[in-house]
Amino acid sequence: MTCTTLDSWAKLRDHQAELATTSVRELFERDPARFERLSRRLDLGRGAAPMLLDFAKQRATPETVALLCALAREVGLEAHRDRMFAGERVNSTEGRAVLHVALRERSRRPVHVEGADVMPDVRAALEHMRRASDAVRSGAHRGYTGKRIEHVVNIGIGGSDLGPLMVVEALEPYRLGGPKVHFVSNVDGTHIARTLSELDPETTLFLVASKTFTTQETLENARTARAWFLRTAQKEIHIARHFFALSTNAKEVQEFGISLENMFVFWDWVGGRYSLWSSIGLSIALAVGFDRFEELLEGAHVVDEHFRTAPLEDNLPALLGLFGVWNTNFWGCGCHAVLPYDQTLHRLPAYLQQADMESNGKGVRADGGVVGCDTGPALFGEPGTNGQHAFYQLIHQGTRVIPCDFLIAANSHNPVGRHHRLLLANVLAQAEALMRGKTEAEARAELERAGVRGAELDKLAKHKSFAGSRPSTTILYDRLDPRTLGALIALYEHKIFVMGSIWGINSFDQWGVELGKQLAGRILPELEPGAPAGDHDASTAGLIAELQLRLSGEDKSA
Ligand code: G6Q
Repeated sequence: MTCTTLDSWAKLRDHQAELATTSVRELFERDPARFERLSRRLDLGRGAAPMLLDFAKQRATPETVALLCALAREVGLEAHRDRMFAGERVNSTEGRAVLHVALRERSRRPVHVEGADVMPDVRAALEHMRRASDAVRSGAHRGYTGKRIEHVVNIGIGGSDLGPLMVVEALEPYRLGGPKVHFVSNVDGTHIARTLSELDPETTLFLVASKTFTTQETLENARTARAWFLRTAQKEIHIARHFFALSTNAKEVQEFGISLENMFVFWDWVGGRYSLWSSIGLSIALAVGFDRFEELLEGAHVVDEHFRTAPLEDNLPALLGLFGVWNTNFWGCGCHAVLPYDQTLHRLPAYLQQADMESNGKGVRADGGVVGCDTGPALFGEPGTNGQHAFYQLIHQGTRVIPCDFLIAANSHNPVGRHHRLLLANVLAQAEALMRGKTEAEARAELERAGVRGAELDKLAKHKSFAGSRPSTTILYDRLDPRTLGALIALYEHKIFVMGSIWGINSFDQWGVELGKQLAGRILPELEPGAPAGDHDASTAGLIAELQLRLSGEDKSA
């Protein structure tokens, strides 16, 4: 049954209508304890300072939280969550379990898929990663001429790229002498050509990261890398020291020429965009060391346990997801901005774009019915303060309301001069300004104080007033260490699950992505000079014909 027909949905509609006449500014004035009532803390363990999530700048009251939790209960969120943790095939269209949580299971609890405990295999795979990353970082594993590995190139795309890339960037302060990691994803030859141009085959290790090992872009980039390597190394036997595969597909890995001892495994119950915790995270372990990688897993495990056991009213991923539904479905917001005031997280919005939009960009329920309401919002973001000088204008005064997540590190890895305080002042100011807005009367008073009068005053007061009540959530943590980062990512992963569960969709398939892959395969041979045109619409056919004429045929190796 679609969520829109539920009693709790109707109650939320009425509640929204009541709130619509009250500004958030007024809600703050009415309730001096609003911050305490609408913020929550999450203990990250190991003596770390708790993470703080502040929902007080949402267009909501404690009653909203109660009504949203009632909706979650009415759709059976808790039972659905338990089915995921129990290894049931919640990815129903692909018939798969969804167990990225098993990859970061740190207790001795077994995790079953089809009656078999997967944890021994998970631990063995982690051990394999530990041995390899230790060997490369210590210099025990060297290149074919005996030189240390100084550069690692992860070749992968989508889920086999965005997660590890975001984490490696975020944990750069922990690299401390580890190899420099590069990421090549785009099939545009410029990406691999530019990357290789800075590298030396004798000191470079390639990770071919592909769950299926059939992804066109990744295999093309991997073939180009292998050819580039062999031009210098000459002998195929040297490939063993310079090419590792991260995959579930042993047959294709061997066919590519990578031996099984250099294959780092994972399983079909790990979705691509949820795979950074698996062997797909080897680049992370190589960059910062396996102990740091384990801390990342531990941080995520803390959130998994919290999500599994905390009552919904205090369950942070549940609340993040429920406020997401609140803004999407009851306030009609079609976008969501993620704004980390933390340069180390500069790739977080790109990572979340995939995690969120590929998971919840669906219109059909898992049971085949139509969802009947809007689903996943368009997500975008940039690190602060850059975004302020770019797109925030629309967030402040545009005609669409765009809920924001502001992420704040209390402490910087680089406490240079006044930089960090300036950063903090900016993020707090933005969130406050969005919430408060500025009435026309306030704008007038300000202009009058500045000596503006008459028609000019009338005109400018309109342009300088802001509606306010623009919702945001603030996520505050102490310093972005591996544990905190693991917790943060898991928070977002489960938030996505919560929203998908409310809408009744399968957040773990991606049939739209599969369609694009198929169509590209059909068009490729049609680009050859003189190749017969396929059956296309006039626009696609016209563009293919134009490209056939213009393609120079100068394909070079990188
Ligand atoms: C993720 C998607 C997709 C996938 C890539 C790469 O959930 O399925 O982004 O990760 O298409 O796939 P491979 O890892 O199989 O190369």
